[in-house]
Amino acid sequence: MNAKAVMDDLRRRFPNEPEYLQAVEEVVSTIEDAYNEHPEFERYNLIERLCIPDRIFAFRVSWVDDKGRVQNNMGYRIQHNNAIGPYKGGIRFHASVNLSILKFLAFEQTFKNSLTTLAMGGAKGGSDFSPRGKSNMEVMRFCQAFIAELWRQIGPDTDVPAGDIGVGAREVGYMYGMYKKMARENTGTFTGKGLEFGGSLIRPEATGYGNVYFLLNMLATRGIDIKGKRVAISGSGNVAQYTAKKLLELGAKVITMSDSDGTIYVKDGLTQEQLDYIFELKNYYRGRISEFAENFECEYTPGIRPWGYPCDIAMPSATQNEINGEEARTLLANGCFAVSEGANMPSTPEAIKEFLKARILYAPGKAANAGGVSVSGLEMAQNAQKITWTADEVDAKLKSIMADIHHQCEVFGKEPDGYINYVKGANNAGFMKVATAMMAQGIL
Ligand code: NDP
Ligand code: 2IT
Repeated sequence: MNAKAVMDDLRRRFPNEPEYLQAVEEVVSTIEDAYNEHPEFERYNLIERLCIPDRIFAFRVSWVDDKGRVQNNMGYRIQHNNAIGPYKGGIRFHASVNLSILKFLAFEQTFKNSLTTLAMGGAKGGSDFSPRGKSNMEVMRFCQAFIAELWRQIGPDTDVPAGDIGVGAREVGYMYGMYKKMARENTGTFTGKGLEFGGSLIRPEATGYGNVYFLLNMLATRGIDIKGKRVAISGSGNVAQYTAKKLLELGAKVITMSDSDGTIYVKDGLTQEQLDYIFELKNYYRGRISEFAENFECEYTPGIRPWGYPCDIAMPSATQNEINGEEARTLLANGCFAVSEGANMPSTPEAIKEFLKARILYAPGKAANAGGVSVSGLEMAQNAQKITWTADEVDAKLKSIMADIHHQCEVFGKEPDGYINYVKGANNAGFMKVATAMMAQGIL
């Protein structure tokens, strides 16, 4: 394969999908050499079959709001690849959701899930519905209408959705309830469920904790202690909150958190009391991060991202393309030596180039945030056996999976000078497993 030719062709066919093209280009450009060592891949035109999703469902979701008005949203599910296991991936509810964003996420998920060592294919779904400002009843009616369309396409051994931006325990509960009513089965389609109906302990924590565990593995390669390090986190949702919680437990300083309106800065690091407040503010009151600043009289700047504040480590945990080239240069100029991505594709290609050029510890999301889907895989395993594991058991498995992913990155990404290129490592390790499985199963 010629990476440039592959990209030219995809650009011609999907000209209006910049995020999808961006995610594909990052992978294709880093696996080109390994791919070309296997002429049989090319004979099977593996690359094209890996880049283009198996199938896409798109549908209208009509629901009635609290004022009695009829609202219409778009709903989607992208089943990208199931070579190594059932389709698996989250559902995103956000006004920005479109086909390009979901295609990039489903593509990334395929490689991420491959890295987890568990048997899961890649998928993603969502809607341009925004839960922000909606009542519980509106969210419930929307979720039910969404699943009334989608339920036929998902199932415990075919496609297992979960949460993502705008989809947490509340939304998963409503969707799973409706799914059960339609499908008349109760074997665990959906992960991130409530603990009372098949959810796994540690699933809410898993993405944030997993990212910190991955970071610890990276720091260990340079003998760096996390204690006292200043960490800039973006976002204040599920991933950001549990990243902060684990960091505080380990004695690091969380100096920033944010939402789509602005950023708070706490120079000496959040206290446990302050973090507890954020959990309550975001999960219970569904408030804004600016309210934290009012309550604790700290610095809050509307309309900015956290990357201008001097930090040792950056953990972007909000959304895609939230660190651009200039912000990457600012981080580096301020002495940042590690970036571990909780979000999916938070760094632009230019930012990634800067991080790699500066030879810092840089972990792409598909490796660093794989803890979430890993514990989803463990939830599926518990549901299948109709048993539950303790929090300690799940946490221990999560730690070992993150260490394994780090090891795979090292094996596939170590450069001659000893630098671990985690982008190359994650992409090649993830790709090889999917490619081998696809070859064994023929042209489908
Ligand atoms: P949440 O909805 O819980 O939180 C998202 C956070 O990011 C909020 O603080 C939100 O602010 C902010 N945010 C979202 N979109 C934007 C935007 N366009 N610009 C600025 N800020 C934004 O989602 P999660 O914490 O679950 O997800 C965060 C990231 O982590 C996403 O990239 C997701 O794909 C990724 N991820 C999530 C996993 C999971 O298990 N949940 C697993 C692996 C990756 P606001 O409230 O103002 O919108
Ligand atoms: O991006 C992700 O890995 C997720 N949103 C979690 C997916 C899952 O199936 O748990």
